[in-house]
Amino acid sequence: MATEETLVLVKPDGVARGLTGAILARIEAKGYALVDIRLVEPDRETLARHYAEHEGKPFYEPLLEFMMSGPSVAIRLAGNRVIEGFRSLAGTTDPTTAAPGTIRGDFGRDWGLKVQQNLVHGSDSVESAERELAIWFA
Ligand code: RTP
Ligand code: MG
Repeated sequence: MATEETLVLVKPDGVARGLTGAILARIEAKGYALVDIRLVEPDRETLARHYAEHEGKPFYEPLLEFMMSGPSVAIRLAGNRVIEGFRSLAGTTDPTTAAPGTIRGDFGRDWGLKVQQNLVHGSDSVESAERELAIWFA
């Protein structure tokens, strides 16, 4: 089986709160390999491509605004079953109810904003990973 790759983003809330190191430590402790990493400040066009599946949803505009509010860290991560493995590390989308022990469950909460600020993104399938890695690591 070929080693899988995924796109991880430490979103602007994670970078602004100084949690990049803590998040990377969990990824490294789990044993996944950092293939590439960069600080990024995506424009609207990049984010519209990345979040195309969510266009038209109530949180779409707040999500793009949030993602343009400061830098993110983009990570190309590799390992067997890394896509589901990282999403397990991240926890469920809503940080209020994400399980303790996960990144979102331990570091996230509801800040009363129009979008869920949940610290990280991880691709949700092999197809998404290929598509997203081409966007962020063009
Ligand atoms: P991600 O794509 O960032 O890894 O997160 P996910 O799969 O768990 O969540 P998804 O459904 O793909 O949503 C993408 C991002 O949009 C924001 N969101 N806010 N109701 C809301 O306020 C809401 N729903 C989604 C979150 O930042 C989520 O990660
Ligand atoms: Mg998603």
